[in-house]
Amino acid sequence: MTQAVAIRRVLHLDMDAFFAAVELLRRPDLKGKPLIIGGRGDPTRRGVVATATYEARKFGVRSGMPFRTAKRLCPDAVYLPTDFAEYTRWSQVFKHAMREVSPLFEDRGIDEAYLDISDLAASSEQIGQALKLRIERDTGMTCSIGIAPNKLIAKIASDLDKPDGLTILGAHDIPLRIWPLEARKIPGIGPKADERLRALGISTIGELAAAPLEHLAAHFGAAMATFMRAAAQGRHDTPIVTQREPKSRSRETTFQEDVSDWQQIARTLAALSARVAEDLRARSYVGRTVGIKLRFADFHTVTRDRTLADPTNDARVIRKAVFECLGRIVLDRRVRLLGVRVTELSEPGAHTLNGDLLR
Ligand code: TTP
Ligand code: MG
Repeated sequence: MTQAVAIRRVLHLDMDAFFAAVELLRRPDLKGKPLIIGGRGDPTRRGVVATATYEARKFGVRSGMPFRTAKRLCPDAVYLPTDFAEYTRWSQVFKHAMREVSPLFEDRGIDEAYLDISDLAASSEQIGQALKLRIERDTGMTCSIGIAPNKLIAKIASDLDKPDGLTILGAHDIPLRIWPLEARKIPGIGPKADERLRALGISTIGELAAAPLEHLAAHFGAAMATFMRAAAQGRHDTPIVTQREPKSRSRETTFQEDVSDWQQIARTLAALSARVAEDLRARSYVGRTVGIKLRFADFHTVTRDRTLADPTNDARVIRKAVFECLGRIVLDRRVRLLGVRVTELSEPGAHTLNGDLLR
């Protein structure tokens, strides 16, 4: 089978220890120390690690780990609270630098994005090096870049030489560089799928690439089997999506001790509403649906939401909707966690235009 296929070059960029790197810009005195960012930055209270510097990772500290565990692994780490507005600000700076390389830019979250660089004249090495330099100059932070024939391999590649890496892979590099990696390195293969693959004797990407499709399909269904096997073989042609709206903004908090006091629940929800409103305003978004999440002490979790007539980023409007949602939940047990989420986001400019047209 011979088919002329234009060779694509996709660049994936992911900032190194992003929240921690931003904090170090303001606290250069902490450079070189194990630093943990998360929650309110108080290790004596309940909280979860958002990220840790590579110095702290040496002790085994990881994102998503409870402070309790992090403290046991690395008792001397310095803790700082998260400051989402500041991370968002720096996120916009590095993304601006990326957009200047090419408008074929796909935003994938606070610290990562893709570029399609297929049509640029410069070599991948030149583009990668220049972008790293530019971002370091504009932000003072390092990032890791992967360049490969598709998004999936580019994302895996950006992680291969972290921090401050630049990994360029062609299709011919896939057997040597990608196949020895664990199957769960493929975005889309989570811990559960990984476990099921292992039960079938498949632990590396190479083993997955070589597995008979029917065998995989019998265990995972045809769609997942086809995706996984093609991805492992380096076949994946999802294009760069240039207009990606964030789907939602949310904030949640886990109480130090489970609470039953309605006043405290209401105060917490009001504070979370204010923070979500602030996030929305920082990104110039408005949202139409407001929801709450409430987890009881026994981990039973309930959600309620309400759709507004007009999209908003006004803290008072969000808070009112949040309280309406709260009124629809029977508070018969102690509460462990509360969350506020605003979804169906749009840019207010676009909304005003629609409004004008309708009038
Ligand atoms: P990542 O890119 O996964 O992590 P990182 O940038 O801190 O470290 P590196 O890329 O060098 O491995 O996530 C980006 C940011 O998202 C991270 O700085 C903090 C936040 N985050 C969380 O809040 N919770 C999480 O569980 C994860 C994985 C990330
Ligand atoms: Mg990162």
